[in-house]
Amino acid sequence: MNLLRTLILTWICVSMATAEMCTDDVCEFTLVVRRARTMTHTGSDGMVHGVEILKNGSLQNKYVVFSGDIDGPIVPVEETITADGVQRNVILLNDQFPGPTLEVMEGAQVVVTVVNNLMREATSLHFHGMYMRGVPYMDGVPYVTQCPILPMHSFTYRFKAEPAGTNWYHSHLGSQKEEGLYGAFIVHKNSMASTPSLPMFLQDWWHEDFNTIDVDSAFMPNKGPGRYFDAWQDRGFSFDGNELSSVSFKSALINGRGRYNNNSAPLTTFEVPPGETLRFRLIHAGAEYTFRVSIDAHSMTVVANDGHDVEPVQVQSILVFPGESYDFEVVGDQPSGNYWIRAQTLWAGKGPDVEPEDRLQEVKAILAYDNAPADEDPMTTMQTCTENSPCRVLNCPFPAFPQGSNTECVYISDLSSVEEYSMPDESETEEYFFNFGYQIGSSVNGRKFATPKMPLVFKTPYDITPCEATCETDGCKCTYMAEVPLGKTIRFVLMNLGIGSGGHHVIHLHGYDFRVLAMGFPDYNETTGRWISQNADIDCWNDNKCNMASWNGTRPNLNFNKPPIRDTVVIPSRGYTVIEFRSNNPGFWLFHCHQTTHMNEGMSMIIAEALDKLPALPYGFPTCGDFTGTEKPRSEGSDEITGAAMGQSVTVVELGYTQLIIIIVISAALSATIALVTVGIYNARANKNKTSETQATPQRQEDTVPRQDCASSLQEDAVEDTV
Ligand SMILES: *[C@@H]1O[C@H](CO)[C@@H](O)[C@H](O)[C@H]1NC(C)=O
Ligand SMILES: *[C@@H]1O[C@H](CO)[C@@H](O)[C@H](O)[C@H]1NC(C)=O
Ligand SMILES: *[C@@H]1O[C@H](CO)[C@@H](O)[C@H](O)[C@H]1NC(C)=O
Ligand SMILES: *[C@@H]1O[C@H](CO)[C@@H](O)[C@H](O)[C@H]1NC(C)=O
Ligand SMILES: [Cu+2]
Repeated sequence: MNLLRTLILTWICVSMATAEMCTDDVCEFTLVVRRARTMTHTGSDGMVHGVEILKNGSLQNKYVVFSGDIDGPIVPVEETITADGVQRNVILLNDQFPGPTLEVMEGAQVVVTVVNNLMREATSLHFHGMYMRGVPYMDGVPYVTQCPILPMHSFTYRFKAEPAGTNWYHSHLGSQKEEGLYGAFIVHKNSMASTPSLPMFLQDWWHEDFNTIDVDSAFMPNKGPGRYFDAWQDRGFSFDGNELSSVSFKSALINGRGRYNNNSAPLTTFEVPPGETLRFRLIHAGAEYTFRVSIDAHSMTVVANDGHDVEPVQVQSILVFPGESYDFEVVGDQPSGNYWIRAQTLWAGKGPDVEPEDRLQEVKAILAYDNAPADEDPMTTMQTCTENSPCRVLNCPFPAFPQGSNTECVYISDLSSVEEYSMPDESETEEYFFNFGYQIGSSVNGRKFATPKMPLVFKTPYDITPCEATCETDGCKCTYMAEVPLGKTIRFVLMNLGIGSGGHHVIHLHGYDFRVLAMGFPDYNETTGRWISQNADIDCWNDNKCNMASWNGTRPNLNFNKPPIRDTVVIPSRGYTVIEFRSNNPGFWLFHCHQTTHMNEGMSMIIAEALDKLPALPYGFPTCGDFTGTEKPRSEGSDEITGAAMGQSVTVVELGYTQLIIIIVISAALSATIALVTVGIYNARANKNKTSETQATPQRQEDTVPRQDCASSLQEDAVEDTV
């Protein structure tokens, strides 16, 4: 009844992200996925009305009548998903955009039930940053680790919360993340922090579903209706001569809010008590554009990257690529007031030779001191970088900023982890070279990823497109899998070289985090910062595609002294990044660019680890795949079931009548006992959860659903009565 009630109520209320904290050993959450429309409001009559933004920022209902629109009441901002003030579709999780922040303790058993109410779309949930050790089939990658969750179906993810830090969850199907299917997943190390976690999600935003944009690529097999892909010369480039995205920029959001065309749409406000320190958890959940994030008059102290603590570094801004996260602290030590938080793209103009254009691609939020006047736009300006006090920028994907910009780079490879690393035994180290680029459209080593039909976790026979030997020279579309052994040091040299280079890529490895041992950049013009020739540390053997590379003579020095730990990292255009990890997690791990158009076009592959040690699937794990009806029918009395589902043959032993009766009686008795015991355990645990949750959380999930401000008591009663 509760579920049905939740389902019905989800249609009539919306809200901004709330936190659901759990300090227990077992943490259960339910996430209900559904679509809604921005810039609408559901009135007490249960009807959905459009809303309009007034000049003063208030939202006004618009009622449609025969003679046209008439003005309705002013509605609270919290009851409308405004996004950038333009009406479009959006995906909500438990009625929130972004989804709720889930907070658990390290090592907790996490149980997340995803209820798919999308009606005509499948879905999935990936917990970005989680190891999923022992449960690779809980990684949430459709057709790799599971079948997508069908409409009106649910799937329960069960896994251990490790490692600690800032993590997040998002759909891994199509471009649902880009429509809002994401949220923060915070794993606390020792104790629940006394100060609130402040996720700061960045997201680029368009005025239609991203998949209508995405299917328009010339490299996609099915070109769609969109006309968003710009001709190469018209695309936005940064000063270093690298393309930003093939899709033109429209607008962007911070925690689900932004402005389009200078409208007065509400923005996200973060409150800082004067003198206090706030810890932000900055996560790029968007699709395409890298953002440079800064706060007027405040510097940022970066304390973690991708959830892993680093020796603190003070900077004036951070470059954040899709899929990356940074924890940073800000001290409220400035005169009381409101200050702009800015996220700007690297746009410098059109074309690789950059024809400068006066155009700012920016989204803002507000840092408000407690006692400052509310609802007032800040009047602050961006900090200026001078010769005497240059600005420091974390995570440059290029060698340097142009001369005279008084801006210095702090590279990711400059960060120091707080955790020691011991230099690996080179004889136990396996080295692999992967080239990410556009030689045949977005691909890895000349291979565009072909999605398997049956999830790989079902094991052999795989329903995949194998890669032929000619892929390296001719290019192809296939299910690229690199097998790695268990218990070795695995070193990847991630390259962005040859004719396929031209943009920076941000690469995410599932199931792991890794050390970043080195980064190589191209030669560049010190005046302009533009690239001149690709890095010379790697030899492509005169192959302009550079798919069979090796070190050019000796390997450059790698940093084994507390190298930073990440799960997502940038490969500089015309350069490389070296990462390393110890293989200890059998499974099929997706390894891909986190820029959506690149990934969806095929810049993806599988790291297949220890295939002889894969854990067995849970009983009843859902299956999928093509059905043709032409399979050999099971012959009468046959005792063989083809074990496609479990990837191996299952033999049903024929039993005699008496044996069967005995088995049935015994199992009935057993299941009755089990049922009783289970009910007992469940009750005990439910009670335990109740008490501890109530203490720990001001707002439990059940409390957040029927909120006074969005569902009238009349409707609730009606629902109760019918159930
Ligand atoms: C904005 O203007 C409308 C109509 O003039 C008014 O009803 C509303 O109260 C105003 N909002 C604020 C925050 O002043
Ligand atoms: C945006 O609006 C503000 C306030 O109304 C105004 O000061 C500013 O000049 C406008 N900017 C642009 C680019 O139109
Ligand atoms: C660097 O760029 C400047 C300005 O375009 C140009 O004058 C100069 O010759 C370039 N230097 C090199 C080494 O290419
Ligand atoms: C290899 O290194 C040498 C010496 O630095 C350099 O001259 C050569 O151009 C490099 N080769 C490639 C393919 O970059
Ligand atoms: Cu990419």
